[in-house]
Amino acid sequence: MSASFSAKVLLAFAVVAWMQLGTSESLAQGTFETVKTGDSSLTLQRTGIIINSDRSFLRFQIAYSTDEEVVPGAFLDSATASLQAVNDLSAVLILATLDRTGAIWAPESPGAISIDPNSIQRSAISVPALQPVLLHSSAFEVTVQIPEALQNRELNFFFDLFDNGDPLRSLGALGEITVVPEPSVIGLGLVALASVCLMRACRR
Ligand SMILES: [Ca+2]
Repeated sequence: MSASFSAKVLLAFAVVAWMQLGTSESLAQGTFETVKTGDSSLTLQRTGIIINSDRSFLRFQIAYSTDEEVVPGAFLDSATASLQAVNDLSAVLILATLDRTGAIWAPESPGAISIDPNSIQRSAISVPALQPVLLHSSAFEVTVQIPEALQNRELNFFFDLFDNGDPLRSLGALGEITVVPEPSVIGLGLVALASVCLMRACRR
């Protein structure tokens, strides 16, 4: 196999890999753990997360379902995703709050670490099969860069459901949480590497 042909194969592979990385977000689905209003514990927790650098991102899937409607002045059920350093209550990052009105990304919270909501990559995904089936549902896959204050520390991920105590039920669901390299960095890196190989092969 010639060097030129190898480089072309590598370039094709890189482009396909890059395209798949870009589209995988809307397809990914896994097992979801749920919590619903009325449960004795309203918190879902994942432990042992460690992010080592700016090049590593946290990816997770969350879903929210409710029978509630938006009523002016009413305090709605909600679910909040957050990340907290182990044994350090001051190192907390509020990632998102979901309720019947939609999602708020990186809401301002006194004492919490602040990040730009636009830095949170999120895409709507198909709602997983959840029980009980409630009237209104939404689900997201989220990829977020972890601020320096939370890097190189053991982190806990929490998905907390707030129950307003009325009879209208709500449910929060947490899917897979993974640490991933930044998709665009990997894809661009592969394409750049393949392009360089191809150029060198062509010069021979
Ligand atoms: Ca309720």
